[in-house]
Amino acid sequence: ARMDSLLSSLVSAFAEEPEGCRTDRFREHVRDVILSEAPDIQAIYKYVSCDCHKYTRNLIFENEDFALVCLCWGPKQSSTIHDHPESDCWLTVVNGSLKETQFPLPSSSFTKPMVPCAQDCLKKGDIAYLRDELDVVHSIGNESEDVFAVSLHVYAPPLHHCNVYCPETGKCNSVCMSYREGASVGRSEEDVRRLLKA
Ligand code: 2CO
Ligand code: FE2
Repeated sequence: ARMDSLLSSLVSAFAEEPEGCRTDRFREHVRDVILSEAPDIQAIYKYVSCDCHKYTRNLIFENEDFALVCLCWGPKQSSTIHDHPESDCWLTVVNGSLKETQFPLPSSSFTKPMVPCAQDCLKKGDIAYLRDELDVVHSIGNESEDVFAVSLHVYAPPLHHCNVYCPETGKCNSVCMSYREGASVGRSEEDVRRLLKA
C-alpha cells in the first residue's frame, strides 16, 4: 500500500474515535488499519536515514491525535529502556527484524537491577503494542550484524518525551525526544535500496 492510504485511514480512525476512554475495540481497529495498510518498502524509502551512532527517528506525519514515525536501526543499534508516558504505541517492522525486551515498571522506592519479563523477536510484518497502563517498559534493538532494520511507529498522542531507565538501578530520567531533520538527507533511492538490501 502507499503511505497516503495508511495515513488517511489513520487520520479517519482517530477522528472517529469515541471521546473519553480509549477502548480495546478501538485499539484493535488501529492495529488492523496498520496491518492492512502497511506501506510497501518503496513507500518508506524517502523516510529512511542512518546514523552510525544511534537509531534515527524520522517523522512522517503528526497531528494532535497521533504521530507516524519511521525508525531506522543500523546493525547492533538499540534503544534505551524507556516508557511512553500516556501514549499508546503500535510498531510494525518493515525491513529486517527487531528484538523487543519488556521489563516490569520498577518501583521508585527500590534500587535493583532490571530483569526482563518478556522478549519477542519481531519480524517483517509483525506488529507489537505497548501502553503505560500495562506497567511495563521496553527496549528495542536490532541484533543483526549486517541487516539494517526499519520500523513504523504510531504514537497516540504524539510522544515528545519519555523516561529512560537505568538497567542497574531502575531509576529513571525524563528525556526529550526529537525527530531527525530532513529525512533521507541526500540519499538516492539506490543508496537506500542498497542499505535495506531490498
Ligand atoms: N519509543 C522509542 C522511540 O520512539 C522506540 S521503541 O518503540 O516504541 O524512539
Ligand atoms: Fe518505545
